[in-house]
Amino acid sequence: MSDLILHEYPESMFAEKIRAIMRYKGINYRRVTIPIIMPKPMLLALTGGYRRTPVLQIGADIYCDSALIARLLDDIHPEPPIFPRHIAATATALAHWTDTFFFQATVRVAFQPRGRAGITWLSDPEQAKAFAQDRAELSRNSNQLGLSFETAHPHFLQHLGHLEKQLGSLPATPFLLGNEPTIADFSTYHCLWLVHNNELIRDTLDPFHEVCAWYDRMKDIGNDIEVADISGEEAIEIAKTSEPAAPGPIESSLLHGIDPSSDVNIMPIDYGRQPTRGRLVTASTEELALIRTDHDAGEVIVHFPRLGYQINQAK
Ligand SMILES: N[C@@H](CCC(=O)N[C@@H](CS)C(=O)NCC(=O)O)C(=O)O
Repeated sequence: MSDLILHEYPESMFAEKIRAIMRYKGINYRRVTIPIIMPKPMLLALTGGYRRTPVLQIGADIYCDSALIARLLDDIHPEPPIFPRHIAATATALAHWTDTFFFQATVRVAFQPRGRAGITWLSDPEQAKAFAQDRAELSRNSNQLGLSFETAHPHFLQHLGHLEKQLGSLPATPFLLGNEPTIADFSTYHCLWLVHNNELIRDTLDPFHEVCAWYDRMKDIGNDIEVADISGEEAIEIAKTSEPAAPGPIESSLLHGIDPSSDVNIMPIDYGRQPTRGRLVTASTEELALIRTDHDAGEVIVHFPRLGYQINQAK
C-alpha cells in the first residue's frame, strides 16, 4: 500500500494538478477527502493551521502547497522528470506565475455569473452563501484574489492567445517547453481544467484550437493508478504512529534575526494566511519546515515551500 496520502477534494484545481502528476508518473496513493470550506479539524490536526488544498502526508511528515508536493514527487519518483535540469529554472518560474497571477484571473473567469450557474454544488443557496463567506475569510488581510471579472477576463484571454501562438509555431512541440510535459504544463493544465470542466463556460476556450489540442494531450497522459480512500481519523492515526523523517538543514545566513531555539510561525504571503506554529527544523532557499506536537496527531514535521511563504518569530 502506498505511503503517500493526499488530502484533497474533487473540485480542487490545485489538487487536480497533483492528481495529474500522480497519473503521469504512475504513483499510487491514498486519499482523504477533506471539506471544501472550513472547519477542517482533521486536516488542521496535521498542518497546525494551514488550511489550503491539497496537502500531502507521508507518515508524520506533512507537505503543504502543490509547488512543494510536485517537487517532492519528482524527487521520490524521478521518472519521467517534470523539472528537467536543462529547463528547470524556466519551468519553475513559468509554473509559479501560472499558479499565482494566471490562477487568479482563471478563478474570476470560472466564477463569473454564467460560470457559477454551471457549478452544481453551488446551486443550493445555503451552500453558496457558506462558500462565499468562507472564501472571503480565505482572502482576509490579503490583496490577492480580488480581481474583478472585467479585469481578469482580458488577462486570461491574453495568455491563452500567447499559448495559442506558441503551440502553433514551427517547429511545434507537443508540450509547452518541449516534447515531454514539465511542471509548466501541469500548472497551466489545472487552470484550464477549471474552465473546461464547466460546460456553461467551456466555449471560452473554443477559439484556441492549439490550446484545446494541447489540453486534450494533457488530459490523456498518464497511467491507471490505484487510489484508496481512507478517513481523516486513519490519517491522523498514521501520523501518530510514525516518526518524522530527518529534517534539515537550517542555513543560518537565511534566518535574518529569527531565533530557531524558540517558536516560529510560518504562513503563506498571499492568502489563506493562517499561521502554523512550531520549532524551525529546515530553512533553505527551497523549503521551510517546523516540528510541532499535536494533541491528536502527535509529533509532526510540517513542510512549506520557501517561495510564497513567510516566517516570523512567534510571540
Ligand atoms: N499555492 C497553493 C494554492 C492552493 C489553493 O489555493 N487551493 C485552493 C483550492 S484549489 C484552496 O485552498 N481553497 C481553499 C480551501 O480549500 O480551503 C498551492 O499551490 O497548493
